[in-house]
Amino acid sequence: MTNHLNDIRNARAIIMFGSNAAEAHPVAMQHILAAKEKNAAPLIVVDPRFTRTAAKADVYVRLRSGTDVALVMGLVREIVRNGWHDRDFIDKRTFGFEEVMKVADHYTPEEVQRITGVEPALLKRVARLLADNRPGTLIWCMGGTQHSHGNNITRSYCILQLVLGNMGKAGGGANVIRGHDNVQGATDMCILSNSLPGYYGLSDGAFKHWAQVWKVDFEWLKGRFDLAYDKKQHNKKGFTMARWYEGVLQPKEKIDQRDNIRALFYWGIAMESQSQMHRVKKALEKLELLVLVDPFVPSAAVVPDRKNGTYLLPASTQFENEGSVTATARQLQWRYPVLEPQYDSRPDHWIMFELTKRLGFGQEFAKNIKKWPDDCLEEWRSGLQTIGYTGQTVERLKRQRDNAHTFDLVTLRANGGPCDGEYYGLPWPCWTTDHPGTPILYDMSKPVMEGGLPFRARFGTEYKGRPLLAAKGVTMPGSRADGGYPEFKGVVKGTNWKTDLSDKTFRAALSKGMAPFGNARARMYVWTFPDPVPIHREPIQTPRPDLLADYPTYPDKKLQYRVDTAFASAQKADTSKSYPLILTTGRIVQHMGGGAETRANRWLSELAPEMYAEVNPRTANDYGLMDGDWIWVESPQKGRIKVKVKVTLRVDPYTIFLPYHFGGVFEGVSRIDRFPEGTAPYVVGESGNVVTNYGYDVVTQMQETKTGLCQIRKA
Ligand SMILES: Nc1nc2c(c(=O)[nH]1)N[C@H]1C(S)=C(S)[C@@H](COP(=O)(O)OP(=O)(O)OC[C@H]3O[C@@H](n4cnc5c(=O)[nH]c(N)nc54)[C@H](O)[C@@H]3O)O[C@H]1N2
Ligand SMILES: Nc1nc2c(c(=O)[nH]1)N[C@H]1C(S)=C(S)[C@@H](COP(=O)(O)OP(=O)(O)OC[C@H]3O[C@@H](n4cnc5c(=O)[nH]c(N)nc54)[C@H](O)[C@@H]3O)O[C@H]1N2
Ligand SMILES: [Mo]
Repeated sequence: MTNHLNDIRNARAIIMFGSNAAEAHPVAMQHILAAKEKNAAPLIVVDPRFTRTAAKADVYVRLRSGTDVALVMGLVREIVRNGWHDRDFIDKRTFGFEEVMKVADHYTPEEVQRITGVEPALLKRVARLLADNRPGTLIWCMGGTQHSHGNNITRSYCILQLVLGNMGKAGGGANVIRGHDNVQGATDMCILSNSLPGYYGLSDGAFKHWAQVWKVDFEWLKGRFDLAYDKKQHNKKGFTMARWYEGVLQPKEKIDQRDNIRALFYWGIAMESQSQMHRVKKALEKLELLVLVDPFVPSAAVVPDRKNGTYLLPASTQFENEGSVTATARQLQWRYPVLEPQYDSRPDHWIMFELTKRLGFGQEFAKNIKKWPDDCLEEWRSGLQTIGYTGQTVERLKRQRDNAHTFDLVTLRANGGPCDGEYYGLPWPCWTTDHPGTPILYDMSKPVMEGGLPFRARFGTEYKGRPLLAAKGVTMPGSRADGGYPEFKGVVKGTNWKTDLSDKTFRAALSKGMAPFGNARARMYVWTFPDPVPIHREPIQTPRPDLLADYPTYPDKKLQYRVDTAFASAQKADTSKSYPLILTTGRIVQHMGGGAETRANRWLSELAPEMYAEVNPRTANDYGLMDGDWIWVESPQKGRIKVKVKVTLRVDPYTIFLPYHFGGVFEGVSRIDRFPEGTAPYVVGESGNVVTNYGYDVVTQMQETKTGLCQIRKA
């Protein structure tokens, strides 16, 4: 999020893409409803389903799943044609407007309608509302990301906000509201296969930086990788969460490592969360060793047919743990334990440390840790310069937690008291131990020492002779620079602002009222991405083969994250005739993720006890189905589930919606009797992800779980 949840209260308009906050983020929804009521901010909800969030909208836009880019580019075109764009902001603080308009001009209202199904009059109405009510916030969530061109979709949202001049302002911003309580923290630590912590990448320079922080030898660190297979193995991306199982199922010549994956830790992961789960099940069966670290017994323990080699390690829950967690708005919060770890359970860090010690390298990595968990945060913040995760000391976080009542609800700022002037959660960047945090990114109305910030100068000073730094006059109060400037060089010899482990470079910049990472233009034209300006591309499994000539997917990719990824070749196998319905998936308020926690809760199970498929009345009538009937849903990849029909107008006649929170039943057969005694959840059900389709984002490999195809028939 560039802004924060509470700041939504400042919005004059709210547009939500693929976010059902009423169910998935009920607290965020409170702020949204407050803005709607207090500011008379129009609420626009763009979603293929008429959700509980859509029910609160002033304007509901139903579009075909997977077509957001066309709609958004159509909005950009409409806004610019009417002269409603923020010319000054675009001229001085952005890069690539001409290229954007070359693309946007293609998305006429008629073309938008052809792709998305949205009527021209509705498109125009939304454009007008956004133009007339500024600043407006743009919120998105999984409906915008779980697509094979999800990277295009989310970038188009940001372009819309830049064109409207809504960035860097209270009440504006490009705001993705994220998932689990610490998902932002997990991303910042880069629990990913393509980067080291703090988004440093996988270069030798990145490894050297962290070797210095961890006080370990660089060569030793490199030596943890299979350098005999490839001496650059440490610089290569690993498998992703979405496709790890290909490392088990593909022949070994087809993957970019010495051998197949033979052992797996599912550490707080639900098999129900992975698309094509019938293939995941096969891989889980083929593994020699499977270790499940979880407070509950997950389905992975009972659904795959395994005889030996499965271990359950009982992890304690968040209530039994202490440490810092980072929320969606880059805010850190100290979490005190509510109780001691119960029964035989142990905190995740304890399990991890004991394991690494036994594997022979734990002690080496834990040199700096004398006191858990305090020293862990202290170590992290000594190396996380890139995002300014550096000023958040344990002491400051605990003080904030203990004085949470002294902070303002809307600005997040403490008004007097021991945290006077700080923002709650010391949102990063929080450059130094006396910096208050940055609640709104790129807000140039404030001095840098009060949370002000320009856009980051990450890609040099110019591109093909055109300036990348902000124009003259783009400055913040108290800054010594009148206009753009590049990243700061390190004050300590041989360093730059990202690798200087002292705070000297930061202080040098802050003392001049400037940002360590420079003052640049936001790139709307991103030459490093497959599509420099977002364009529409049909989903891999498209219901509209007639659009493929104009909007094909990407060419196939070789060895992306160690395994080939099919795009064009997968799309060519047109499955839309036999699988005529669009399949989309998502959440309901009563359950969480794969449902291990919530289906083990009696009351939530009572509220939502059954797996089901949402079917439009017209479709139900065409297929001869009544509410409560059993159907088989089948995917082009031959996954199939037996579920009950819920007849509802939430979906259109072409779409089937499935929640993905159920598990423990596979192809119509319950496996509840396989749970160890006393550990079975209250309710089980078929997993929606057995029928989600093949398809992955071209950059991130996010699974295409929001747009696929399926067929249904009466069971
Ligand atoms: N109760 C509950 N709350 C949760 C979770 C949970 O499991 N249960 N999970 C948490 C996590 S991890 C996350 S990431 C968030 C997710 O929160 P959300 O993303 O809000 O939840 P979803 O239901 O997955 O998807 C949101 C909407 O996207 C729509 N959609 C599908 N395809 C498209 C499309 O192409 N375009 C557009 N514009 N919309 C589309 C769907 O119809 C759906 O209504 O929720 C978090 N909160
Ligand atoms: N079809 C479809 N699939 C999806 C999505 C979708 O919208 N549609 N959404 C995707 C998204 S956004 C996400 S984030 C994933 C979520 O997928 P997962 O993260 O895999 O699912 P969860 O059920 O949220 O959590 C997994 C496990 O963590 C355990 N757990 C809880 N607390 C702790 C703890 O403190 N320690 C340990 N070790 N374990 C713990 C829970 O008991 C649970 O078994 O699903 C993805 N899959
Ligand atoms: Mo998520």
